[in-house]
Amino acid sequence: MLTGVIEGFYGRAWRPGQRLTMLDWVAEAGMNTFVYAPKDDIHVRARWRQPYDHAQLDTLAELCRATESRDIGFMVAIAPCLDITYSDPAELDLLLRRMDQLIGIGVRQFSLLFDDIPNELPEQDRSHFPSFAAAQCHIANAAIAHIRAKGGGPLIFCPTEYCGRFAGGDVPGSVYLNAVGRTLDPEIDVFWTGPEIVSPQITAASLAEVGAVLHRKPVIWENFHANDYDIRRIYAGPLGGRDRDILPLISGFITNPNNEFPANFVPIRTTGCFLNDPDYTLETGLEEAIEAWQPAFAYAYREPSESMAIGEIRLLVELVYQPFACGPEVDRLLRVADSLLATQRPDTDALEWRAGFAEIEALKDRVDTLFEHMTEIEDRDLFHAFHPYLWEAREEIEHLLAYLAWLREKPEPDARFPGGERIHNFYRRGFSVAVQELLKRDREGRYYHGA
Ligand code: GDL
Repeated sequence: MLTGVIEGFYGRAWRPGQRLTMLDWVAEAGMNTFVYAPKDDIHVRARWRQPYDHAQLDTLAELCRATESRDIGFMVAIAPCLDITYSDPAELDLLLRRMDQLIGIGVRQFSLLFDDIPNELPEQDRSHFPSFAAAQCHIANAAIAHIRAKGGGPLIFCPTEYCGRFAGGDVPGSVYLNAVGRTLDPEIDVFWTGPEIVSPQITAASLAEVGAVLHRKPVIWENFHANDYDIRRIYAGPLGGRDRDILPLISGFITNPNNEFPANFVPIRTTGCFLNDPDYTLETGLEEAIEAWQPAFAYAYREPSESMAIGEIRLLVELVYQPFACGPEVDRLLRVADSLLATQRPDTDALEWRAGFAEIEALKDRVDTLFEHMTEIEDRDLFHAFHPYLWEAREEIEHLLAYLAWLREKPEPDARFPGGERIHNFYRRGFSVAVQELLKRDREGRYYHGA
Protein backbone atom coordinates (compact mmCIF):
# COMPACT_ATOMS: atom_id res chain seq x y z
CA MET A 1 0.00 0.00 0.00
CA LEU A 2 1.25 3.51 -0.87
CA THR A 3 1.73 5.48 2.33
CA GLY A 4 3.39 8.80 2.89
CA VAL A 5 3.26 12.51 2.30
CA ILE A 6 2.18 14.73 -0.58
CA GLU A 7 3.50 18.26 -0.78
CA GLY A 8 0.25 19.18 -2.45
CA PHE A 9 -0.95 22.41 -0.91
CA TYR A 10 -1.39 25.98 -2.13
CA GLY A 11 1.12 28.48 -0.74
CA ARG A 12 4.89 28.61 -0.44
CA ALA A 13 6.55 25.32 -1.36
CA TRP A 14 8.96 23.62 1.05
CA ARG A 15 12.69 24.14 0.64
CA PRO A 16 14.91 21.34 -0.71
CA GLY A 17 16.51 20.80 2.72
CA GLN A 18 13.11 20.56 4.36
CA ARG A 19 12.10 17.90 1.87
CA LEU A 20 15.11 15.81 2.89
CA THR A 21 14.03 16.06 6.52
CA MET A 22 10.55 15.09 5.41
CA LEU A 23 11.92 11.96 3.76
CA ASP A 24 13.50 11.01 7.08
CA TRP A 25 10.22 11.60 8.88
CA VAL A 26 8.35 9.51 6.31
CA ALA A 27 10.86 6.65 6.62
CA GLU A 28 10.95 6.81 10.42
CA ALA A 29 7.16 6.73 10.50
CA GLY A 30 7.28 3.48 8.51
CA MET A 31 5.82 4.99 5.35
CA ASN A 32 7.07 4.58 1.80
CA THR A 33 6.20 7.47 -0.53
CA PHE A 34 6.81 11.16 -1.11
CA VAL A 35 4.69 12.93 -3.70
CA TYR A 36 6.07 16.15 -5.12
CA ALA A 37 3.03 18.26 -6.06
CA PRO A 38 3.40 21.83 -4.76
CA LYS A 39 0.90 24.09 -6.46
CA ASP A 40 3.56 26.76 -5.99
CA ASP A 41 5.78 25.03 -8.59
CA ILE A 42 4.40 26.56 -11.77
CA HIS A 43 5.58 23.57 -13.81
CA VAL A 44 3.21 21.35 -11.85
CA ARG A 45 0.08 23.28 -12.75
CA ALA A 46 0.12 26.79 -14.22
CA ARG A 47 2.79 26.07 -16.86
CA TRP A 48 2.47 22.31 -17.05
CA ARG A 49 3.62 22.25 -20.68
CA GLN A 50 6.98 23.80 -19.92
CA PRO A 51 9.88 21.49 -19.04
CA TYR A 52 12.07 22.22 -16.00
CA ASP A 53 15.27 24.16 -16.64
CA HIS A 54 18.64 22.63 -15.71
CA ALA A 55 18.79 24.01 -12.20
CA GLN A 56 15.25 22.91 -11.35
CA LEU A 57 15.87 19.51 -12.83
CA ASP A 58 19.07 19.10 -10.78
CA THR A 59 17.13 19.91 -7.61
CA LEU A 60 14.50 17.30 -8.44
CA ALA A 61 17.16 14.76 -9.42
CA GLU A 62 18.79 15.24 -6.03
CA LEU A 63 15.47 14.72 -4.31
CA CYS A 64 14.93 11.61 -6.42
CA ARG A 65 18.30 10.20 -5.33
CA ALA A 66 17.54 11.07 -1.71
CA THR A 67 14.31 9.05 -1.88
CA GLU A 68 16.15 6.11 -3.43
CA SER A 69 18.78 6.09 -0.71
CA ARG A 70 16.01 5.88 1.89
CA ASP A 71 14.06 3.29 -0.05
CA ILE A 72 11.13 5.65 -0.48
CA GLY A 73 9.07 5.91 -3.63
CA PHE A 74 9.23 9.28 -5.39
CA MET A 75 6.17 10.44 -7.25
CA VAL A 76 5.89 13.67 -9.22
CA ALA A 77 2.61 15.33 -10.05
CA ILE A 78 1.56 17.17 -13.18
CA ALA A 79 -1.73 19.03 -13.18
CA PRO A 80 -2.61 19.96 -16.76
CA CYS A 81 -6.22 20.65 -15.77
CA LEU A 82 -6.34 24.45 -15.92
CA ASP A 83 -6.18 24.76 -19.68
CA ILE A 84 -5.47 21.47 -21.47
CA THR A 85 -7.33 20.72 -24.70
CA TYR A 86 -8.10 17.06 -24.03
CA SER A 87 -8.71 16.17 -27.67
CA ASP A 88 -5.53 17.73 -29.07
CA PRO A 89 -2.84 15.06 -29.70
CA ALA A 90 -0.17 17.78 -29.48
CA GLU A 91 -1.25 18.53 -25.90
CA LEU A 92 -1.02 14.87 -24.93
CA ASP A 93 2.38 14.74 -26.56
CA LEU A 94 3.57 17.71 -24.50
CA LEU A 95 2.42 15.97 -21.36
CA LEU A 96 4.28 12.78 -22.25
CA ARG A 97 7.44 14.81 -23.04
CA ARG A 98 7.14 16.36 -19.56
CA MET A 99 7.02 12.86 -18.14
CA ASP A 100 9.99 11.82 -20.28
CA GLN A 101 12.06 14.65 -18.87
CA LEU A 102 11.31 13.41 -15.36
CA ILE A 103 11.83 9.77 -16.33
CA GLY A 104 15.26 10.91 -17.54
CA ILE A 105 16.26 11.83 -13.97
CA GLY A 106 14.94 8.60 -12.51
CA VAL A 107 11.30 9.42 -11.70
CA ARG A 108 9.07 6.39 -12.23
CA GLN A 109 5.88 7.26 -10.37
CA PHE A 110 3.46 9.94 -11.47
CA SER A 111 0.29 11.61 -10.43
CA LEU A 112 -2.10 13.43 -12.76
CA LEU A 113 -4.16 16.01 -10.94
CA PHE A 114 -7.51 17.34 -12.12
CA ASP A 115 -8.50 18.97 -8.84
CA ASP A 116 -10.02 22.37 -8.18
CA ILE A 117 -11.33 23.17 -11.67
CA PRO A 118 -14.88 23.60 -12.98
CA ASN A 119 -16.52 20.23 -13.51
CA GLU A 120 -17.17 20.88 -17.17
CA LEU A 121 -15.84 19.57 -20.46
CA PRO A 122 -14.20 22.51 -22.27
CA GLU A 123 -16.08 23.80 -25.29
CA GLN A 124 -13.45 22.72 -27.82
CA ASP A 125 -13.58 19.10 -26.58
CA ARG A 126 -17.33 18.66 -26.61
CA SER A 127 -17.58 17.02 -30.00
CA HIS A 128 -14.74 14.60 -29.18
CA PHE A 129 -15.74 13.06 -25.84
CA PRO A 130 -19.04 11.93 -24.38
CA SER A 131 -18.16 13.38 -20.95
CA PHE A 132 -15.60 15.28 -18.91
CA ALA A 133 -14.59 12.02 -17.22
CA ALA A 134 -14.01 10.37 -20.60
CA ALA A 135 -11.74 13.25 -21.68
CA GLN A 136 -9.63 13.03 -18.51
CA CYS A 137 -9.47 9.23 -18.70
CA HIS A 138 -8.27 9.47 -22.30
CA ILE A 139 -5.26 11.48 -21.09
CA ALA A 140 -4.61 9.33 -18.01
CA ASN A 141 -4.91 6.04 -19.93
CA ALA A 142 -2.40 7.26 -22.51
CA ALA A 143 -0.10 8.36 -19.69
CA ILE A 144 -0.13 4.98 -17.93
CA ALA A 145 0.57 3.20 -21.22
CA HIS A 146 3.54 5.50 -21.76
CA ILE A 147 4.86 5.12 -18.22
CA ARG A 148 4.41 1.35 -18.29
CA ALA A 149 6.37 1.11 -21.55
CA LYS A 150 9.24 2.86 -19.76
CA GLY A 151 9.10 0.51 -16.80
CA GLY A 152 7.40 3.00 -14.53
CA GLY A 153 4.31 3.19 -12.33
CA PRO A 154 2.18 3.55 -10.40
CA LEU A 155 0.10 6.46 -11.64
CA ILE A 156 -2.44 8.14 -9.39
CA PHE A 157 -5.27 10.14 -10.92
CA CYS A 158 -6.90 12.91 -8.91
CA PRO A 159 -10.46 13.30 -10.16
CA THR A 160 -12.31 16.60 -10.27
CA GLU A 161 -14.90 15.09 -7.93
CA TYR A 162 -12.39 14.00 -5.30
CA CYS A 163 -14.73 14.02 -2.31
CA GLY A 164 -18.35 13.28 -1.48
CA ARG A 165 -19.20 16.97 -1.36
CA PHE A 166 -18.01 17.48 -4.95
CA ALA A 167 -20.10 14.49 -6.01
CA GLY A 168 -23.13 16.40 -4.76
CA GLY A 169 -23.24 14.25 -1.61
CA ASP A 170 -24.35 11.27 -3.73
CA VAL A 171 -21.33 9.16 -4.68
CA PRO A 172 -23.24 6.19 -6.17
CA GLY A 173 -25.33 8.63 -8.21
CA SER A 174 -22.37 10.62 -9.58
CA VAL A 175 -22.34 10.43 -13.36
CA TYR A 176 -18.74 11.66 -13.35
CA LEU A 177 -17.38 9.12 -10.85
CA ASN A 178 -19.23 6.22 -12.46
CA ALA A 179 -17.71 7.16 -15.81
CA VAL A 180 -14.25 7.34 -14.23
CA GLY A 181 -14.80 3.90 -12.69
CA ARG A 182 -15.76 2.40 -16.05
CA THR A 183 -13.24 4.19 -18.28
CA LEU A 184 -10.03 4.63 -16.32
CA ASP A 185 -7.39 1.94 -16.91
CA PRO A 186 -7.80 -0.49 -13.97
CA GLU A 187 -4.12 -0.08 -13.11
CA ILE A 188 -4.49 3.62 -12.38
CA ASP A 189 -5.11 4.57 -8.76
CA VAL A 190 -7.55 7.30 -7.77
CA PHE A 191 -7.21 9.90 -5.03
CA TRP A 192 -10.11 10.54 -2.64
CA THR A 193 -10.26 12.97 0.31
CA GLY A 194 -13.35 11.45 1.95
CA PRO A 195 -16.83 12.93 2.30
CA GLU A 196 -15.33 16.43 2.51
CA ILE A 197 -12.20 18.20 1.29
CA VAL A 198 -11.10 18.13 4.92
CA SER A 199 -13.07 15.24 6.35
CA PRO A 200 -13.84 15.11 10.07
CA GLN A 201 -14.44 11.36 9.63
CA ILE A 202 -13.68 8.87 6.89
CA THR A 203 -15.65 5.69 7.49
CA ALA A 204 -15.24 2.20 6.08
CA ALA A 205 -18.81 2.33 4.74
CA SER A 206 -18.10 5.50 2.76
CA LEU A 207 -14.96 3.94 1.27
CA ALA A 208 -16.74 0.75 0.31
CA GLU A 209 -19.27 2.94 -1.49
CA VAL A 210 -16.73 4.99 -3.44
CA GLY A 211 -14.64 1.87 -4.13
CA ALA A 212 -17.64 0.21 -5.79
CA VAL A 213 -18.24 3.25 -7.99
CA LEU A 214 -14.58 3.62 -8.98
CA HIS A 215 -14.09 -0.14 -9.49
CA ARG A 216 -10.96 0.09 -7.36
CA LYS A 217 -9.92 0.94 -3.84
CA PRO A 218 -9.18 4.66 -3.56
CA VAL A 219 -5.93 6.16 -2.33
CA ILE A 220 -6.73 8.55 0.50
CA TRP A 221 -5.47 12.07 -0.13
CA GLU A 222 -5.57 13.12 3.50
CA ASN A 223 -6.20 16.82 4.17
CA PHE A 224 -6.68 16.45 7.94
CA HIS A 225 -3.55 18.50 8.72
CA ALA A 226 -3.58 20.80 5.69
CA ASN A 227 -3.92 24.43 6.68
CA ASP A 228 -3.57 26.30 3.39
CA TYR A 229 -7.31 27.07 3.43
CA ASP A 230 -7.03 28.95 6.74
CA ILE A 231 -3.69 30.59 7.43
CA ARG A 232 -4.88 31.62 10.90
CA ARG A 233 -4.59 28.02 12.05
CA ILE A 234 -2.01 25.25 12.20
CA TYR A 235 -2.43 21.60 13.20
CA ALA A 236 0.24 19.83 15.19
CA GLY A 237 -1.98 17.12 16.69
CA PRO A 238 -2.46 13.45 15.85
CA LEU A 239 -4.50 11.99 13.03
CA GLY A 240 -8.09 11.47 14.20
CA GLY A 241 -11.51 10.57 12.87
CA ARG A 242 -10.27 7.48 11.03
CA ASP A 243 -10.36 3.88 12.29
CA ARG A 244 -8.12 1.07 11.14
CA ASP A 245 -11.12 -0.75 9.65
CA ILE A 246 -10.68 1.51 6.60
CA LEU A 247 -7.34 -0.10 5.72
CA PRO A 248 -8.68 -3.10 3.77
CA LEU A 249 -10.77 -0.68 1.69
CA ILE A 250 -7.99 1.59 0.44
CA SER A 251 -4.92 1.11 -1.71
CA GLY A 252 -2.99 4.02 -0.24
CA PHE A 253 -2.94 6.79 2.32
CA ILE A 254 -1.02 9.95 1.49
CA THR A 255 -1.22 13.00 3.72
CA ASN A 256 -1.05 16.62 2.59
CA PRO A 257 -0.03 18.48 5.73
CA ASN A 258 0.57 22.02 7.02
CA ASN A 259 2.41 24.54 4.85
CA GLU A 260 4.58 25.29 7.89
CA PHE A 261 7.01 22.46 7.50
CA PRO A 262 8.17 22.05 11.13
CA ALA A 263 4.59 21.68 12.42
CA ASN A 264 4.20 18.35 10.65
CA PHE A 265 6.19 16.02 12.86
CA VAL A 266 3.34 14.69 15.01
CA PRO A 267 0.83 14.58 12.14
CA ILE A 268 3.18 12.43 10.07
CA ARG A 269 4.41 10.28 12.90
CA THR A 270 0.88 9.47 14.06
CA THR A 271 -0.28 8.85 10.51
CA GLY A 272 2.49 6.26 10.11
CA CYS A 273 1.63 4.74 13.46
CA PHE A 274 -2.08 4.59 12.57
CA LEU A 275 -1.25 2.79 9.33
CA ASN A 276 1.33 0.36 10.70
CA ASP A 277 0.48 -0.48 14.29
CA PRO A 278 -2.50 -2.78 14.82
CA ASP A 279 -2.65 -1.59 18.46
CA TYR A 280 -2.67 2.08 17.50
CA THR A 281 -4.70 4.38 19.68
CA LEU A 282 -4.72 8.13 19.29
CA GLU A 283 -3.37 8.61 22.80
CA THR A 284 -0.47 6.12 22.58
CA GLY A 285 0.37 7.36 19.09
CA LEU A 286 0.46 10.94 20.34
CA GLU A 287 2.65 10.12 23.35
CA GLU A 288 5.12 8.24 21.21
CA ALA A 289 5.24 11.05 18.66
CA ILE A 290 5.84 13.76 21.25
CA GLU A 291 8.66 11.76 22.80
CA ALA A 292 10.27 11.29 19.40
CA TRP A 293 9.87 15.02 18.68
CA GLN A 294 11.37 16.25 21.96
CA PRO A 295 15.02 16.51 20.78
CA ALA A 296 13.91 19.11 18.19
CA PHE A 297 13.08 21.41 21.10
CA ALA A 298 16.69 21.64 22.35
CA TYR A 299 17.48 24.98 23.95
CA ALA A 300 19.96 27.31 22.27
CA TYR A 301 21.86 28.19 25.39
CA ARG A 302 21.73 25.58 28.10
CA GLU A 303 23.27 22.16 28.50
CA PRO A 304 23.55 20.78 24.95
CA SER A 305 21.11 17.99 25.64
CA GLU A 306 18.50 20.05 27.45
CA SER A 307 15.17 20.45 25.67
CA MET A 308 11.72 21.63 26.50
CA ALA A 309 9.78 19.26 28.74
CA ILE A 310 7.36 16.69 27.34
CA GLY A 311 4.48 18.38 29.19
CA GLU A 312 5.24 21.69 27.49
CA ILE A 313 5.37 20.13 24.04
CA ARG A 314 2.11 18.36 24.85
CA LEU A 315 0.52 21.72 25.72
CA LEU A 316 1.78 23.21 22.46
CA VAL A 317 0.25 20.33 20.53
CA GLU A 318 -3.04 20.58 22.42
CA LEU A 319 -3.34 24.30 21.67
CA VAL A 320 -3.01 23.74 17.91
CA TYR A 321 -4.39 20.23 17.74
CA GLN A 322 -6.78 19.24 14.96
CA PRO A 323 -9.08 21.13 12.58
CA PHE A 324 -12.18 20.14 14.49
CA ALA A 325 -10.90 19.96 18.07
CA CYS A 326 -8.45 21.27 20.64
CA GLY A 327 -6.48 18.70 22.60
CA PRO A 328 -8.42 16.86 25.34
CA GLU A 329 -6.94 18.72 28.31
CA VAL A 330 -7.24 22.14 26.68
CA ASP A 331 -10.78 21.27 25.65
CA ARG A 332 -11.63 20.32 29.24
CA LEU A 333 -10.26 23.64 30.48
CA LEU A 334 -12.30 25.54 27.90
CA ARG A 335 -15.39 23.83 29.24
CA VAL A 336 -14.36 24.77 32.78
CA ALA A 337 -14.05 28.40 31.64
CA ASP A 338 -17.44 28.18 29.96
CA SER A 339 -19.01 26.94 33.19
CA LEU A 340 -17.45 29.88 35.08
CA LEU A 341 -19.25 32.19 32.68
CA ALA A 342 -22.56 30.32 32.64
CA THR A 343 -24.44 32.94 34.69
CA GLN A 344 -24.26 36.68 34.41
CA ARG A 345 -23.06 37.18 37.99
CA PRO A 346 -21.84 33.79 39.26
CA ASP A 347 -21.22 33.04 42.93
CA THR A 348 -17.50 33.54 42.74
CA ASP A 349 -17.02 32.50 46.36
CA ALA A 350 -18.36 29.02 45.63
CA LEU A 351 -15.68 26.39 46.01
CA GLU A 352 -16.27 25.08 42.52
CA TRP A 353 -15.97 28.52 40.92
CA ARG A 354 -12.72 29.19 42.75
CA ALA A 355 -11.31 25.81 41.75
CA GLY A 356 -12.22 26.49 38.14
CA PHE A 357 -10.62 29.94 38.30
CA ALA A 358 -7.43 28.40 39.70
CA GLU A 359 -7.35 25.96 36.78
CA ILE A 360 -7.61 28.76 34.23
CA GLU A 361 -4.94 30.71 36.11
CA ALA A 362 -2.66 27.67 35.97
CA LEU A 363 -3.32 27.31 32.25
CA LYS A 364 -2.35 30.93 31.72
CA ASP A 365 0.92 30.36 33.60
CA ARG A 366 1.64 27.25 31.57
CA VAL A 367 0.98 29.07 28.28
CA ASP A 368 3.25 31.93 29.40
CA THR A 369 6.06 29.53 30.24
CA LEU A 370 5.58 27.66 27.00
CA PHE A 371 5.73 30.94 25.09
CA GLU A 372 8.96 31.96 26.81
CA HIS A 373 10.61 28.58 26.47
CA MET A 374 9.77 28.41 22.79
CA THR A 375 11.66 31.66 22.23
CA GLU A 376 14.76 29.94 23.62
CA ILE A 377 14.92 26.90 21.37
CA GLU A 378 17.72 26.48 18.91
CA ASP A 379 15.63 25.54 15.89
CA ARG A 380 14.36 28.92 14.72
CA ASP A 381 12.20 27.44 11.96
CA LEU A 382 10.38 25.40 14.57
CA PHE A 383 10.04 28.47 16.78
CA HIS A 384 8.67 30.65 13.98
CA ALA A 385 6.24 28.00 12.79
CA PHE A 386 4.35 28.29 16.08
CA HIS A 387 5.19 31.76 17.34
CA PRO A 388 2.23 33.69 15.86
CA TYR A 389 -0.25 31.11 17.15
CA LEU A 390 1.32 31.01 20.61
CA TRP A 391 1.36 34.78 20.74
CA GLU A 392 -2.37 34.79 20.12
CA ALA A 393 -3.01 31.97 22.60
CA ARG A 394 -1.10 33.88 25.27
CA GLU A 395 -3.05 37.09 24.62
CA GLU A 396 -6.39 35.35 24.68
CA ILE A 397 -5.86 33.32 27.84
CA GLU A 398 -4.58 36.42 29.61
CA HIS A 399 -7.67 38.31 28.55
CA LEU A 400 -9.98 35.52 29.64
CA LEU A 401 -8.33 35.46 33.05
CA ALA A 402 -8.60 39.25 33.35
CA TYR A 403 -12.32 38.95 32.63
CA LEU A 404 -12.77 36.21 35.23
CA ALA A 405 -10.77 38.23 37.77
CA TRP A 406 -13.09 41.18 37.13
CA LEU A 407 -16.12 38.92 37.75
CA ARG A 408 -14.50 37.72 40.96
CA GLU A 409 -14.54 41.32 42.22
CA LYS A 410 -18.34 41.16 42.07
CA PRO A 411 -19.06 44.08 39.73
CA GLU A 412 -22.49 45.74 39.78
CA PRO A 413 -25.05 43.87 37.66
CA ASP A 414 -25.04 46.61 35.03
CA ALA A 415 -21.24 47.16 35.05
CA ARG A 416 -19.28 46.44 31.86
CA PHE A 417 -15.86 44.85 31.69
CA PRO A 418 -13.41 47.70 31.06
CA GLY A 419 -11.65 45.99 28.18
CA GLY A 420 -13.17 47.81 25.23
CA GLU A 421 -9.83 48.90 23.78
CA ARG A 422 -9.10 45.29 22.93
CA ILE A 423 -11.76 45.37 20.26
CA HIS A 424 -9.42 47.49 18.18
CA ASN A 425 -6.09 46.12 19.27
CA PHE A 426 -6.59 42.39 19.40
CA TYR A 427 -9.68 41.36 17.50
CA ARG A 428 -9.04 40.76 13.88
CA ARG A 429 -10.11 43.61 11.62
CA GLY A 430 -10.09 44.20 7.91
CA PHE A 431 -12.21 43.32 4.92
CA SER A 432 -12.92 39.64 5.62
CA VAL A 433 -13.94 40.34 9.20
CA ALA A 434 -16.12 43.24 8.06
CA VAL A 435 -17.92 40.85 5.71
CA GLN A 436 -18.27 38.21 8.44
CA GLU A 437 -19.76 40.81 10.75
CA LEU A 438 -22.44 41.56 8.18
CA LEU A 439 -23.61 37.96 8.46
CA LYS A 440 -24.39 37.58 12.14
CA ARG A 441 -24.49 34.13 13.73
CA ASP A 442 -25.73 32.79 17.05
CA ARG A 443 -23.59 30.40 19.14
CA GLU A 444 -24.87 27.40 17.21
CA GLY A 445 -23.75 28.98 13.95
CA ARG A 446 -27.26 29.84 12.72
CA TYR A 447 -27.29 32.98 10.58
CA TYR A 448 -29.67 35.86 11.09
CA HIS A 449 -30.05 39.47 10.09
CA GLY A 450 -32.32 42.31 11.01
CA ALA A 451 -33.48 42.60 14.62
C1 GDL B 1 -7.73 21.03 -2.04
C2 GDL B 1 -6.56 20.75 -2.89
C3 GDL B 1 -5.26 20.76 -2.11
C4 GDL B 1 -5.35 21.63 -0.88
C5 GDL B 1 -6.43 21.08 -0.01
C6 GDL B 1 -6.63 21.75 1.34
C7 GDL B 1 -7.08 18.33 -3.01
C8 GDL B 1 -7.23 17.12 -3.88
N1 GDL B 1 -6.74 19.49 -3.62
O1 GDL B 1 -8.80 21.23 -2.54
O2 GDL B 1 -4.24 21.19 -2.96
O3 GDL B 1 -4.14 21.66 -0.19
O4 GDL B 1 -7.67 21.15 -0.70
O5 GDL B 1 -6.96 23.10 1.21
O6 GDL B 1 -7.27 18.23 -1.82
